[in-house]
Amino acid sequence: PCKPWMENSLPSLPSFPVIGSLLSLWTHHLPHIHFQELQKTYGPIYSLMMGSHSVIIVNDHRHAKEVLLKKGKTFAGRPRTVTTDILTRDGKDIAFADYSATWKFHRKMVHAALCMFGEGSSSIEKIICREAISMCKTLEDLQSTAVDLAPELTRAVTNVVCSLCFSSSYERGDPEFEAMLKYSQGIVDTVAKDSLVDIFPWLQIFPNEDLRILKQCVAVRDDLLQKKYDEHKAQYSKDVQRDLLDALLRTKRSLENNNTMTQDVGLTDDHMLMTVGDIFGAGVETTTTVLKWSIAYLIHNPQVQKKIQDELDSKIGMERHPQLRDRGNLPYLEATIREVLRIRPVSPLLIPHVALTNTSIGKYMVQKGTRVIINLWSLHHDEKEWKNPEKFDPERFLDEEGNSVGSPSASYLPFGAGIRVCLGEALAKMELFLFLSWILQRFTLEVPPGEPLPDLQGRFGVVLQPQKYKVNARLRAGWVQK
Ligand code: HEM
Ligand code: PLO
Repeated sequence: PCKPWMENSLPSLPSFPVIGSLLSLWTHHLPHIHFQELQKTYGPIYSLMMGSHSVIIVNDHRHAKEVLLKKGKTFAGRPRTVTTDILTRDGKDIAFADYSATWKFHRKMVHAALCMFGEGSSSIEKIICREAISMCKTLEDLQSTAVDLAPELTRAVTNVVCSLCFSSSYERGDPEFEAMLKYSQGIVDTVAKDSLVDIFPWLQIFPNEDLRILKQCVAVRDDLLQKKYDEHKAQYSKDVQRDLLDALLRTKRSLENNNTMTQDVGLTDDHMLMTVGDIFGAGVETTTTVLKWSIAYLIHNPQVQKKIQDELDSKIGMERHPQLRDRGNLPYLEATIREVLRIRPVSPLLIPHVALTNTSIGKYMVQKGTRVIINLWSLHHDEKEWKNPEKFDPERFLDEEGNSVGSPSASYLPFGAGIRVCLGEALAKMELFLFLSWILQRFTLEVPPGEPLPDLQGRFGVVLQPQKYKVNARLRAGWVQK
């Protein structure tokens, strides 16, 4: 249907019946990089066929903002795919649920609960600081040995969301935590791949093996969620609200008492489980991934690390711990976090959007049901917007006096935008700030002797994670005697 010479129709990759655009997409690049490369031939916005689905790839911020903000509601749909249906019991969650009254209701409910524990009160800060203390203690014990910090970072971040969702946390070596690490990696590696499998033949080598792994991991996760759910139901009291799950249960009970049909708004047990599953899963995998990227880049750029430490020394010193209210006072650290989110976006293709009606993007007509992939990678590496985009340079986000600049480019959307914008942005930013400031106040992170520098390429999955690497955390001079 889309022919390149037709006026107002999108440039499109050559397409053949049945296999879609498969032949022109044979590549060994990561998908977001390949889609960025294709701009050279097709321009910033083009269409292609993934099997039988028509997909539009958007690589520039003007069209991206039209989709996410100006026409946000029109593009608020989500596609159904085999793997996300397995993960979310056919879209009964938030992130992979199509636009519906149920999706809206669950988003609102979670948003309200997060606000309640969040910025207003100090309880999230207390939880994060408790985990930061424990993490720093472990780092001290492991000092000067080459370690993979990932399990410790994950445990700290997991305990924050675990406290928020379930009022529980994990000790080091807890078998339930080890099981969680394993199933979550299995899910990250396999979920949402199928929407790309149609077009990336090399991903199709083991699709059935992937599905088997995914189902097995989801079963382990579901047991864990069910256990927490049953415990909370048994202990439920309308007078105490300890966590997110209590808040969800309370909403469910009060609607049931008002005789509102809970099926109408989707407050079935499945919906409740899938919603906490989303928050728990997103809460763990995203923030941990950003911490891993941050440390990888700090090891590559010791001068950046030194500048953050100088800033911490002069604004906070060593007599007290960093707190959330220091955030406005540490612009270099903030700029570093923003630069990490630019150079290695957690979700480089966001989650696919779907047009709910016939509509348009720019001068191009778009049919109802078309999938739209926003290539955030292209936005964050656009040479017209960012000088030397592959260079890690926190100073892009600072003015000449070293103060934060609002936004150096409009081509920056690490959390997405519009009605599908990330629900956890505020929480993630608090965690990133506190964990990194606590670590860097006490430790200098280095590559251990004889070990290679961390690989900065990333591996393909629903979140863009770095490859495993080892670090040496050395206690800074001022802390040795303490
Ligand atoms: C969605 C980024 C942390 C919960 C998203 C999206 C992005 C994103 C790009 C997709 C937007 C779209 O499809 O248009 C990030 C980044 C994070 C982070 C960079 C960390 C630095 C979190 C955390 C939570 C969370 C900690 C949970 C508390 C969600 C949910 C959605 C979402 C539920 C789906 C929203 C919807 O479809 O309506 N996030 N996220 N995220 N995020 Fe995050
Ligand atoms: C991570 C693995 C978990 O076991 C399940 C899970 C739930 C929600 C997903 C998350 C995974 C990956 C990151 C996602 C999140 C919802 C929103 C977030 C996709 C698959 C982002 C960055 O968009």
